[in-house]
Parts: sequence; C-alpha cells; structure tokens
Amino acid sequence: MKHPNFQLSPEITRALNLGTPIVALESTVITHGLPHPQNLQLARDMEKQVRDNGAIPATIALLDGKIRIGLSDQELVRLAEADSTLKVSHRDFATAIVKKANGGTTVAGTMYAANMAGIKVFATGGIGGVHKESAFDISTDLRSLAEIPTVVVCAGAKAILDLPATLEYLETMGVPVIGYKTDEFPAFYSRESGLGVSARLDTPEEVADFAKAHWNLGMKSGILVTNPIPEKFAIPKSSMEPIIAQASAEAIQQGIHGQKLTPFLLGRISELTKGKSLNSNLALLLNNARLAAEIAQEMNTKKKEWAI
Ligand code: PSU
Ligand code: MN
Repeated sequence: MKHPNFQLSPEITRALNLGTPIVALESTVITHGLPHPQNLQLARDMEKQVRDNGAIPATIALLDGKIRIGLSDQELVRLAEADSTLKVSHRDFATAIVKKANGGTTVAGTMYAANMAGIKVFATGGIGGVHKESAFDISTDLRSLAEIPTVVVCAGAKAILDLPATLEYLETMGVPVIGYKTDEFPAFYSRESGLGVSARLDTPEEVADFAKAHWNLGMKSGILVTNPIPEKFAIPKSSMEPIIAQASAEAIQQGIHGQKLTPFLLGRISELTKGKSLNSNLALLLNNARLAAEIAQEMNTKKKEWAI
C-alpha cells in the first residue's frame, strides 16, 4: 500500500506480500488506557502473544504525524512514555497529521488504518459504545463496526457503558455480535451481562467461515467477536456495579464528557478497585490477542475466496 500519510514497517510489508497472517493491535490502550509502565509491558506482551500463536503483530499508532502500521520496540517505548499524545479516532487523524503529533488509535481509528493496509483481524480489550451519562455520547467505534469489514476480537464492553443500548445500536447497523464459546455478551471484567449475542461460534475456523459467508454475501460491516475474560481473572458483575456507579456519578458531577469520558472512567475504576482490575484487564487483552492470531491463521487459508 502506498499513501503519503501511512508508513508500514518492513516486517508488515513483507507479511502482506507473502500473505502471512497479521493481527492489528490498537494503541489508545497504551496512551490513554493503562498507566506506565504496565502500558509498555502490555504492548510488548500483546505482540509476543500474537507471535507465539502464529501471526505477525501490527501495532497501529501515530508517530510524528505519520500513520504507522507495525512499530519497532523503540517506537513502542516512545509511544508508551510520551508526555502528551492524542486519542485518535476518525476525526482526529488529520489533526495528528497537521500537528505532526503522536497518538494512540482507538478501536475505530485502528479499524480504519488496518483496513486501509489490508489487515482484516484486530485484537483489543473492550470496544466503546453508548455511554450512560449522555444519550448522545455514542462511540465512533460503533459506526466503524458498521462500516469497516474487519474482525474485531474483544472481551465485550465495559459495564461503564449502556450495554443494552450498545447492542441495540449494533443490531440496527447490521453488525454480527459473536459469542466465542458463549451465548452471553461478556462485560469485560465479568463473563456475564444477562444479554445475548447474535450467534455463538466455538472455533477459530467457524469464525473464519462466518467472515467468509458474511462478506461473500456482500455485507460490508465488521464482525465483533466477543471472547469472555478467563474465569480465573473474572470479577463478578455484582462487585463491579457499585464501583461503576460511583465513577459514573463523579463524571457527571465534574462535567466530564466527550473524548475524555472513557479515560476518566477507566482511571477511576482502576483507582477504586485498588489496581485489582488491572490484572484482569491485562489477562483479557492477552486472551484476545491469542484468539485473534488463531482466527487470522484460519482466515488466511480462506483469503482467496473472499468477495471483499
Ligand atoms: N474501553 C475500554 N478500554 C479502552 C477503551 C475503551 O475498556 O481502552 C478505549 C478504546 O481505544 C476505544 C476507546 O476505542 O476507548 C473509545 O473511546 P470513545 O468512547 O471516546 O469513543
Ligand atoms: Mn464517547
């Protein structure tokens, strides 16, 4: 791919040419989601997890105003240690380019850049959605899932969001919500939410077959694969509820909204659980990287048969 604002690493260029399976990784989790130094450790661990499971990791971020696909270890360090970074979703790319800024791409931003580069599988922690605090705060992640044909592996969405409204929006936009080995939509820290999914699939091969069927029908949307947090690291819904309610009340009190709301809620939850939620967060991210690598391998063998 040639585009003046994109820069692909040599490894990713090679992998794209050879048809090696690739997994895109987001970077808002590095710049705005986790504290230092856990963010750097996580970024490295995610890459390793993808490699150990047979795919090439492509961490996506903005460095000096360039959209970078695949970072070196030094560049990961730069991003994780940068003092001020943008949170880059669709409308922020041009800002980052003009200001020659560094930035972490959100789920929406990462889907856009991955798709431009021809990468079809992406692993993240949780997606953005419809916020509880304001009816019009709907993450661009949802619109991107409706419009960008990539497989997004996540652990569902945090209960900081209005989960029923988030699922209704995805249904309206025709986005398949797959429960991986589950009939229930997972709620990030918790395996349970009491809400359903549109289909349950039980193997990476089934997911790859699903993607092929969906896209060969001419559907253009993304496919959301929800992978519940491993049992050992799950925090029951009942323990998270009061914490989320408190963080949400504080956001309203302090008038925090827009792009700043999600990082504020994530930070407060981490403080209120005294860091306990951090371990769970890291565990589910790695679990998603593994599954995404397995799906990427399966999809690669079926790639020639896609219509898109
Ligand atoms: N949810 C999480 N952790 C995260 C995010 C969401 O549990 O790190 C990040 C993701 O990058 C997501 C973004 O794409 O926040 C959504 O932000 P907003 O609600 O402003 O669209
Ligand atoms: Mn928002």
